[in-house]
Amino acid sequence: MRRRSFISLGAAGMCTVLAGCGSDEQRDSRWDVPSGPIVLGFSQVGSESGWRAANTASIKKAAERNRVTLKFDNADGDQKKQIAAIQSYIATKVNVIAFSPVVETGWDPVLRQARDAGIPVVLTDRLIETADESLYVSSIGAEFSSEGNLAALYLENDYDEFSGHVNVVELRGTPGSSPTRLRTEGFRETAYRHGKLRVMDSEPGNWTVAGGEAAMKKLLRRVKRIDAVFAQNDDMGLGAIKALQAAGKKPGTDVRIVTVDATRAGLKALADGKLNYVVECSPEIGEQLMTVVIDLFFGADVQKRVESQKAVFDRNSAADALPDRTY
Ligand code: GYE
Repeated sequence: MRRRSFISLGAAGMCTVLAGCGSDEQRDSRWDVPSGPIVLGFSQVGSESGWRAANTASIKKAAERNRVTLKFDNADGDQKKQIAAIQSYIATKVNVIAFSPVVETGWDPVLRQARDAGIPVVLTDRLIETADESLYVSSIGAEFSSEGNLAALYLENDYDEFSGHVNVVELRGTPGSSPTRLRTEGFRETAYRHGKLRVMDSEPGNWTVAGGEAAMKKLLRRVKRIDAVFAQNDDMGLGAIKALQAAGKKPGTDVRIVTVDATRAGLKALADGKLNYVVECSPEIGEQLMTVVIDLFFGADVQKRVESQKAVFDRNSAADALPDRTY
């Protein structure tokens, strides 16, 4: 990844661009070059999970390191609050807007307002459904459907010696969000390919530990035999562990569990044998965001899609990763 130095305002008011930035002809002429430090307005989904906390920390740390002035708003999971925050950034004429959309739909009107105001918009983490892809200049994040594919693949492989069907229940994230939809689709696409895994039932756990625990308790009452759990994030998987233990079952052994995120808490549970696999979805996309933000005004072409890193952890690799884990 290209590192960008910070942009300083020289004595004459000219923008002194330090080494590593692009030249005029590479610059995207659609956007006015800031006369001082870039001002970024960011609308965050909320603070629902360990992953989200790490994502917020990554964005704030990267803004500071890159001398980008960050205006930050936490929407507490409310789309109306996100739209209001974006409108306030438009009104205060920030240089660029970025946000992680809490749900996929309903963004076109406010993004058209940003475009009419000449302010570029970057999507981070999650995606939107729109007929007009020009409403945002770039999206940065993970491929959620492949995370679902990997979760099913690793769970399926764990049952190689098992001749029958594996009864799986699913703990889903918040309805309407792109990770919920795409992880659900990805898991089923792989599970149905061989037919060993059978998704018997699912329940929203809304990304939280408490939500995962409550959802797991409902599923334990509803589903006669549960062999495995697909929790769409670590926190809901940690909640499932509590519910299974309360029901007298040994998580990771009596019932196998695969999750997504790879937070420190998730990897700790994996290393302790209470989870079986964890698919990584890195929240640390702050530096990638700042690179896009700076390239918009001072760099070369901005990629429409910037992918974040992905890996799959098992018990041994989790133990190896924990000492140096940054989130
Ligand atoms: O998996 C979950 C967070 O949007 C990928 O949201 C993110 C998801 C993540 O609450 O922990």
